[in-house]
Amino acid sequence: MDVGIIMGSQSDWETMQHASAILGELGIAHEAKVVSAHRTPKRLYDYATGAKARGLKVIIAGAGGAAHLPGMAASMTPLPVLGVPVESKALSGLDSLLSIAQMPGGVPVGTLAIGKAGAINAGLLAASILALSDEGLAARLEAWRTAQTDSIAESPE
Ligand code: RP5
Repeated sequence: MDVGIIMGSQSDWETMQHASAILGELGIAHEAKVVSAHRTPKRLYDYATGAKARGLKVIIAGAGGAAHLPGMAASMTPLPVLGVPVESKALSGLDSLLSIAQMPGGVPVGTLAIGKAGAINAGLLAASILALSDEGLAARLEAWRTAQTDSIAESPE
């Protein structure tokens, strides 16, 4: 398993499934788990402290509102953590974005855009990181990007 996707709630899956879909398209082994910083703190501790020993290389963490999951995960693992702010009902995800981005110096979280775009880009960024040491994946990622470029029409329909 190369990538661990964690999210604060079942309700985050609607967003985080897009990270999973990209990883699947690129043939990257991954798992998805509900791990809440507030509701299941011991599950978070166990997941983050054991992630590297289990062989994970990148963690993608999505959460909304008081989105402490990515930062807390980053505080307990040496693995790169990519944070996805989930769009919240009350504040449209601005709360999630600031909670995830405004980490204190010394504990980085690579923060993506709010919502679906952020989840997709977290998957692609995880792929780029893994591709540094995987030539086959680098080729698949390059082909994915070329296909995306080729899919953009010059003129609107
Ligand atoms: C956060 O609270 C979760 O990441 C989710 O985005 C938000 C709302 O969770 P639910 O009330 O839908 O379970 O912890």
